[in-house]
This record gives sequence, structure tokens and C-alpha cells, in this order.
Amino acid sequence: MYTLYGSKGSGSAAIEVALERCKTPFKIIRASTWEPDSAVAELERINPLKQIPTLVLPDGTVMSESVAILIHLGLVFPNAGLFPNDASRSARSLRGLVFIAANCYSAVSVSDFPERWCAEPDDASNERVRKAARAQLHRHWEIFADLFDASPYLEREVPGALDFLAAVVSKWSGTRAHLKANRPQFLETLHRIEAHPDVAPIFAGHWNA
Ligand SMILES: N[C@@H](CCC(=O)N[C@@H](CS)C(=O)NCC(=O)O)C(=O)O
Repeated sequence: MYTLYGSKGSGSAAIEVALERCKTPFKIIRASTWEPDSAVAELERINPLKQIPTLVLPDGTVMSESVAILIHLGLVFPNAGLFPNDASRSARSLRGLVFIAANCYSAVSVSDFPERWCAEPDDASNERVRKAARAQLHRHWEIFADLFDASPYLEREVPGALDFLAAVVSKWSGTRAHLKANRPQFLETLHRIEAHPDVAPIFAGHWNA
């Protein structure tokens, strides 16, 4: 059985959707740095970054990093449709996933914790760092949309790992409002992903409950 450390409204939602798609049993342990009453001490013992998602495999191996986890699940469950079978399309998916991790998820982290990125931080410096991180984040999403938007889903016929991560990471730091004004067609794709029956019930538990 897999064990997923995560929390509502966090990046663990993408891994939950993927695990459901793999039809493999898993349990969730609520843990995050912003919830002192959660299993954050237990999380820190296995992932010193204290970041979620963190996934413990059935053999006890610990995985962090959303994209590594998604690729791992794609390799172990090749029939789950997390990645396209076609080599060119799967290359495109891998590029898109690493793009999100390197250029979007990382900027969200700066926007969420600006004090980590400024010596002797104060309210004014935090606000300046947050503003710059968000501007950079929104620009990165515009580039992502220009490179990867596709219909009906980013993975084309059926949503896959790239769709799941894009739909989750675009939830934060004002990204959706920015896309509404600047890349409305891509926002429609994100809405279609969220409405897919593999995704909607899990997102409802994370964002609407
Ligand atoms: N590089 C990691 C980033 C994960 C991450 O930043 N997760 C956030 C929640 S969505 C977190 O746990 N942040 C807590 C912290 O940095 O204190 C990934 O791609 O999975």
C-alpha cells in the first residue's frame, strides 16, 4: 500500500488523481508545514524539506518531487494512461512536467515564503519578493500555455500526468485570474481537465468542501 503525505488544496492532489488512475490502494496522512496539528514531524523524518507531496512506496522507498512521483507511477503502471505511448508525445509530456516543476511550482514557493529569499526580511521586502515571484510565475504560465495547450486535454484524448499537475499548480498565486485575462483558451482547457470524471471528485475534496 502506498502512503501519501499531503493536505487539502496542496500539490498532493495531483498525486491522488494519479494513484486513483493507477487503481492502486493508498492511504493519506495529513501533513504540511502550515498545519502544526498535522503529521509534519513524521514528514520531516522522511523528507527534510517537509514538502508535500511525499510518497512512501509499498517497499518503504520514500519519494518526493511531484514530477519524479508521476514518472515513477507511469513506469510502474504503464497501462494507467498517465503518459502517452507514443515516444514524441511522451517526450512533450516530460518536457511540460519538468517545465511546471522548474518554472511554476518553484515560483509559487517563492511567492508563498518570500522571507526565505531575502536577507533580513521585513513586510516591505516580503511584499516586493512576492510581487516579483508572481509576475515571473504568470509569465511562465503564459509560455507554458503557448507551448503546451491542446484540445481537449494537454495529453490530447485523455487527461494524463501533465494535465493533473497543470490543473493543480495553476490553482495558486493568482494564476487563474491572470490566465483568464491573458490566456482564456488555456483556462478553458484547465476547466475541462477539472471536470473530467477522473479529476472532479478529488478536486471537490480539495477545493470545494
Ligand atoms: N519541488 C516540490 C515542491 C513541493 C512543494 O513546494 N510543496 C508545498 C505544498 S504544495 C509545500 O509542501 N510547501 C511547504 C514548505 O515549503 O514549507 C515538488 O515539485 O513536489
